[in-house]
Amino acid sequence: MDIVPGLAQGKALDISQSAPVVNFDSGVSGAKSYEETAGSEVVIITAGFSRKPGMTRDELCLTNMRVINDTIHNVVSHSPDCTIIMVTNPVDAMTYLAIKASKLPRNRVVGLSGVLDGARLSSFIADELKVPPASVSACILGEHGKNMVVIPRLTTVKDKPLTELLSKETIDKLVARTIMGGDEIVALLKTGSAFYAPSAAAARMAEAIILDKKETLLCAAHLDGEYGIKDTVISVPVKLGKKGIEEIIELELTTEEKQALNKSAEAVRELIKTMKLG
Ligand code: 2OP
Repeated sequence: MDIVPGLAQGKALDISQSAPVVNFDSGVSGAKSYEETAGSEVVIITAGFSRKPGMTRDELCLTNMRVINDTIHNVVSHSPDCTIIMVTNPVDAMTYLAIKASKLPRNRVVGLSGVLDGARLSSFIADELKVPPASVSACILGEHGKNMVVIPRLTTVKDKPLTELLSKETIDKLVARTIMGGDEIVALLKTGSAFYAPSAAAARMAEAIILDKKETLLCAAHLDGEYGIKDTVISVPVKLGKKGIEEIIELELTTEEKQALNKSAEAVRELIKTMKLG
């Protein structure tokens, strides 16, 4: 659904009409009010403003906070048993806000971050090594932003660590491009941010939940002592299934990686403070 009249209905019609060509049989419909979304099992929230060229995700925080408060209220009053996938930026802070505003348990609210950042890194690695993108498994933790923590040692290509396949210099170049991956697209598009990879990533997460796949994906999750970090949201590997986040997986990190993750968590915590949630 969308607050712009006709937009969701038009998109839904257009998508439905692609079904005979690409051969899918799911029903697609666009709604103009929250009533029509009642009883949803999974709700993906993209409401809010996106960045303009040169803007950081953090600059959207206070504006999108108002939109998300209102959206969450409407979503939860019609779908009290849903699992929420947050996409709105800055996604870590907005996921934190969504947990507070919805009063849902932390396992029912998950943010889109690592699947997207990992996909960006995987596609750059695949281009560099001339391998299929799906043979790359990226490990990215922390903030969906400039403090994201890429772990090349745990990033693999057909089970081989990236550190054995590329020089440190090339890895650093690909990591830097990944961290600025969203910004690169915003600068090219000029109006709006990326659509296709974020929506593919959100769909992958929704599918893991709806089909109870228990799939391990990198997602923004509320930590309560995991990784020695409390009361903030960052990307970590989580198992997604019917109950939302069914497990938070704790990887063995080196001292340096832990320090980077703490710094990343601290940056998100500082941003959360600006919302004065009390
Ligand atoms: C991105 O393109 C939407 O934050 C998102 O990185």
